[in-house]
Amino acid sequence: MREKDEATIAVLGAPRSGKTTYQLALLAGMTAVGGRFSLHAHHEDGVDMFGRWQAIVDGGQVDVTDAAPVRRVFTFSRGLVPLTDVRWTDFRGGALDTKGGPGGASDTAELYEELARADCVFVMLSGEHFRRPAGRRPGAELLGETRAHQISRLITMTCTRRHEAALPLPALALLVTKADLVDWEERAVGDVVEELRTLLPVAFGAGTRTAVCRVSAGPLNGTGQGPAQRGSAAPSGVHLPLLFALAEHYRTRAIRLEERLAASALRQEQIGRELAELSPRSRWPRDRRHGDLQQELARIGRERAGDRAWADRHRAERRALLPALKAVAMFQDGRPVASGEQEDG
Ligand SMILES: Nc1nc2c(ncn2[C@@H]2O[C@H](COP(=O)(O)OP(=O)(O)OP(=O)(O)O)[C@@H](O)[C@H]2O)c(=O)[nH]1
Ligand SMILES: [Mg+2]
Repeated sequence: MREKDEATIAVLGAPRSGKTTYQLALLAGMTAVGGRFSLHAHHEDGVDMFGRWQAIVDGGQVDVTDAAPVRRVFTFSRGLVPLTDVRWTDFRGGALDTKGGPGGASDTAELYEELARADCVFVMLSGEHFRRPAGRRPGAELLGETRAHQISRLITMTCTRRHEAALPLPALALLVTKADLVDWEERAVGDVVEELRTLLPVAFGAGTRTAVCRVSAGPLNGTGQGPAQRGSAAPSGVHLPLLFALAEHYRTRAIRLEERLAASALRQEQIGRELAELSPRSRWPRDRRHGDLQQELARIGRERAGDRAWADRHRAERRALLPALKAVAMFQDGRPVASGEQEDG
C-alpha cells in the first residue's frame, strides 16, 4: 500500500473574513480543477460540509459562526491516488482577539499549537477592504478590521520559534476572499499586492515564500453580509491556495529529506572508515563493535532507501502541481517569483 503523508494548514483571519465559507467552497470547487486533483473530507465531515454548502446554494444562511474549533482532515489526491492528508481546523475569527496563555481562551491556545506545526498559513483578507485604493499607509480602520497587527504578531511568533528550533518556516498564502466584491477591471492586481505589502510587511520579509490568491465562493449576497441569494454560489480560484500550500509542502519535505540523506551518507563513510581500521584479528570486544557497526550500516541503508523514495515522490508531486500554479502571484523574500523559476526552486 502506498503511504500518505500529512500537511497542516493554519488559518488566520478577522471575524467574518470568510474562513468557513471558503473551506466549504473549496470542497465544492475542487471538482472545477477538471478531476486532475481532488480533495475529499473524511466520514461525516463530508456530509456536514456538503449540507452546509447546499444551504448556501439554496439561498440560506451563510454566516454561522462555530464557537468551538471544527477539526477536519481532508485527503488530497492526484487522479485516484491519495497523496496527502491535510489537517485543517476552522476557528472563529474571534480567536485572534483573545489571549492564549494560562487563563486565556482555549481555542486561541489551540490556534497557537496549529500554527506551530503548520506547513502553510492561510491569511484571510476580505475583498471588502480592497474595493477602492487605500492610501499610501493603511489607516487605523483597515488595520483594525483586517486584524493585520494580530496576524503579523502571530506570523512573527511562529517564524521566530521555528528559527530557534531549526525548523522550516511555513509558506504563507494571502487570500483576498469575497473577491467577487472587487471590480478587477478597475483595480489592478499589482496595486492590491502593493497594498498587502504595506498592510502585512512581515509576509514579504526575508525568508518568506508567499502567494497572493483571489478567491470567491460566488457573489452570494453582493455585500459580504447576510444570507446568500439562491443560485449565487459559484466558487472561483478556490483551489489555488491549496495547490500552492501542497507544492510548498512537497518542496520543503524534499529539501529536508535531501539534508537527511547528506547526513546519513557522511555517517556511512565514517562507519566505513572505522570498519576498515578494525583489525581482522581483533578480539571479542572489537568483534562486537564490528557487529554493531554492520547493524547500523544496514539500518542506515534501509532508512536511506525510504528517504530517497519519498524525496523523489515529493519532487514529482510538486512538478505535477506547477502548471496549475502559473496563475498564482508568488514571492520569495518579497520579490516576485517568475513561474519559470519555480521549476528548480
Ligand atoms: N460576496 C461574498 N460573500 C462572502 C464570501 N464568502 C463569505 N461571504 C460572506 O461573509 C460572511 C462571513 O462568512 P464566514 O465564512 O462565516 O466568515 P468566517 O471568517 O468563518 O467568520 P467567523 O467564523 O465568524 O470568524 C457571510 O455572511 C458570507 O455571506 C464570498 O466569496 N463572496
Ligand atoms: Mg467561521
